[in-house]
Amino acid sequence: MKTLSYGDRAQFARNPLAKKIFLLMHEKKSNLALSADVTSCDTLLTLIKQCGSDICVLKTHVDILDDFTQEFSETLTTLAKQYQFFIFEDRKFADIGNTVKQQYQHGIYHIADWADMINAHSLPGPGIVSALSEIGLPRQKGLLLLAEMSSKNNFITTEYTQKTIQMAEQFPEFVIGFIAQRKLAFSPGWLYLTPGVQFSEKTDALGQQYITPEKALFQNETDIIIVGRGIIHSDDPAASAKQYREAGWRAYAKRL
Ligand code: 5BU
Repeated sequence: MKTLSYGDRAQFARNPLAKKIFLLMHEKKSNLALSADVTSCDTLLTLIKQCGSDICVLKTHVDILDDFTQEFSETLTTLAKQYQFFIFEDRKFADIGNTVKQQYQHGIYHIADWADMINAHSLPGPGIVSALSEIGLPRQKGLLLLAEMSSKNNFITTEYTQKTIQMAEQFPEFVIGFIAQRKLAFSPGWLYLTPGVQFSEKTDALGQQYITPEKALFQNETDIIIVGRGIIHSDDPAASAKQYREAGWRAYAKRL
């Protein structure tokens, strides 16, 4: 059975950001997210200049930057507009509602000011989503729930994944999709973002497990591949980003 294109799926998304992501992917012909796991702002800026035109999403771990400033987050949003990508802060919120609400807005990072999307563990139950949505929804942000992880021997069970999907269904305006290794439900409005992607299916020394772009996007039918070290540790990040972008688009196009 043929699948709908990203462009066609925009109409099924209930959240305005999700619609924009589907349309950007369709227009830019990119389903690549760069996981910019570097520890200095300058290195991150260099990576954006090298890879920005090839990605639909920039994924950050802002708490690993040694020299983060408020001005840097403003630069990030300017570059996101210039190069046309969305910013995903991989914060993995996991606490009670009252706490995550403050973590989302306050502290050093003020994540709600600059990140288009964030993610959260479903473990604490629906209160975590209600709380984050109070901050994010009026600002047209989106939330991804962690339905699966790429790490070896993680404790997520099939039942946990199913319950995560049921929880997402209670918040169709704010939850835009899942972090997952495979497509999990029929609804074409959800986005599936897959970390643990490289051209060779290996593991790292600390339990990360990789699948190929082809496996994620074609066999497992997810939507966006998240690539970190496959690009940022290569000799030529710009060239590697292009290779992942092309492989990602080819694998998606085969599904249509
Ligand atoms: P890598 O260098 O491509 O292995 O980086 C993967 C990134 O995705 C890294 O930032 C992780 O924190 C993130 N990640 C992951 O690898 N696996 C998961 O299940 C989740 C996030 Br959720």
